[in-house]
Amino acid sequence: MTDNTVRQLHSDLPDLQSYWMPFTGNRYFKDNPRIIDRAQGMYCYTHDGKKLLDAVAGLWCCNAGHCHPKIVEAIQKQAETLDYSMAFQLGHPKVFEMANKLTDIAPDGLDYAFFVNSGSEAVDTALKIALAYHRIRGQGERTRFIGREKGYHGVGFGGISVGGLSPNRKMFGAMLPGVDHLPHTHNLEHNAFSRGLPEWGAHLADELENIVALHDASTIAAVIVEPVAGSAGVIVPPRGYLKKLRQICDRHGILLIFDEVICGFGRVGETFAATRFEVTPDLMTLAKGLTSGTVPMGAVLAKSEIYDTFMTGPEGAIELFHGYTYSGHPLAAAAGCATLDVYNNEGLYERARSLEDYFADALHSLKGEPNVIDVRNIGLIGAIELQGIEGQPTARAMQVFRECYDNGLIIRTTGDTLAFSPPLIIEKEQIDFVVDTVKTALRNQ
Ligand code: PXG
Repeated sequence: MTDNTVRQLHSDLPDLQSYWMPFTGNRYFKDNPRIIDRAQGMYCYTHDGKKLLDAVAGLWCCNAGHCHPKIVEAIQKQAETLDYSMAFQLGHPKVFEMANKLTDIAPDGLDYAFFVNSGSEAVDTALKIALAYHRIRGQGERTRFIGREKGYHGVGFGGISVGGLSPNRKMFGAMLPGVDHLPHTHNLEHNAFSRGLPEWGAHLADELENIVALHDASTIAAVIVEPVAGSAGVIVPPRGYLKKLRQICDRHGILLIFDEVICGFGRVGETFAATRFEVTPDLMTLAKGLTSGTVPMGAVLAKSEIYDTFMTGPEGAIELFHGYTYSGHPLAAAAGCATLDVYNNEGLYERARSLEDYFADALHSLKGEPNVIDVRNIGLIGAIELQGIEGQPTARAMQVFRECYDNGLIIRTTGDTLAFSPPLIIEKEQIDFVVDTVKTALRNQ
C-alpha cells in the first residue's frame, strides 16, 4: 500500500512518511497505522474513534494515569514562568525541590540526585559515576562492569554493553570492553506459574563469585541489574537473590547499581524495588514514572559516600565532567515535583500494593488457557508467556496484541510474552476487563 492510499483510507491521519519510528516495524505500521491522539486516566483514544484501556501505562511510565490534572497544571504553570535556564553553573528552584522530594522518598543513604533525560542516559551516567568514583579513590583499574543476560538498560553504548538482549547489541559493533554477564534467572522448569518471588534460583547469584574470581575483584567497578527485569518479559527475582548480590558486592568493594527505570514509583508494590526487597544499592537509575511519563526525565540516585568522594578536589573546580543541556529541565522538574506529590497524596504506592493480590489472581486465572506456558507477577507488573508458533517467533503474541487492540485494550508484547504494567490508578473492574479481553484473544488463536 502506498502512503497515498494510507492517507485516503484514514483521511484524518497525519502524513506518516517522514517519521522514522523507534523500535517499530515502520513499513507495517505505516500500512496499518495506530495513532493515539488523546488520553485521559486509564484510557487512550485513537484517530479513528477507538477507546483503549491502557494496560501498559504508555511504556511502563504513566503510573499516575494519563493527563493527571495536577501534573498538567504544574507543567503549564512552569512553561509560562521559566522555560529553560542554563543547566551548568546556574540553577533554578524546581530542580532543587525535585532533588529533595526524590531523596526524601529514596531508600536510606541514597541522598543525592543527578538529573538526566531518559533511562538510557541514567544508566550511562551511573556507569560513568562508578568508574570515576573508583578512580578518585585510587582504584582506577576497576573498569569492568557485570550485567546480566536478558537485562535491558536502555540503548546507549554503555547500556547495550551491560544489557543482555542480543537484538539490541548485534548490529552495533564493539561494545564497552571488559563487560561480563551474570546468568539470567528465567527458568520455566523450576519457576513456571510462580506468584510473586520464585522460590528457585537464588543460587544463581553465587555465579557472581565465579565471575569475580575469573577477573579479580580489583578490576570490577560495578554490577548492574534490574531488580525485576522488565523488557525481557517481567522476570521476578528469586527469593534472596538480590540480597546475595549485595553481599558479594560488599565483600569485594564492587558497587551495586539497581536499574529501577521500570521498578520505581510503585510499580512493584512499594516506592522502589530496593524498598520492597530490602536491599539498598549504591546507585539507582530512574526515569519513566519519575514524571509519570509526562516530560522526559531520568535520575541517578547516589549514596552520600559516593557524592562525598567527588567533593574532595579544589574548591570551585568541576567535580564531575558530565551532564546534559536538559539535565533538570524546568518543565521536567515541575512535572516531577507534581508527580511525586500525586503519588504521595493519592496513596498510589499503597494502592499498588493493595491491588497486588487481585491483579495476581486475575492474571493467574489464565493458567490453562490455550498456549499459556507461564504467568508471573509482582506488584502491578505481570506477564503471560505463550508457546510460540513453530518457526514464527513473536507471531502468536502479536496476534493476541492485535486482537486485544481491536477489542479496546493496549498490552505490550516482548518475544512471545504479553506484559502488563497498568497505571496504579487501575480499578478492579478494569483488571477484570484486561483479563477477559486477553482470555478471549487467547481462545481465538
Ligand atoms: N533501564 C530499564 C530497566 C528500562 O526498562 C531503560 C533503562 C531505558 O530508558 P529510556 O528512557 O532511555 O527508554 C529502560 C526502558 C518495553 C520497553 O516495553 C521498555 C523500555 C523502553 C521501551 C520499551 O520493553 N525500558
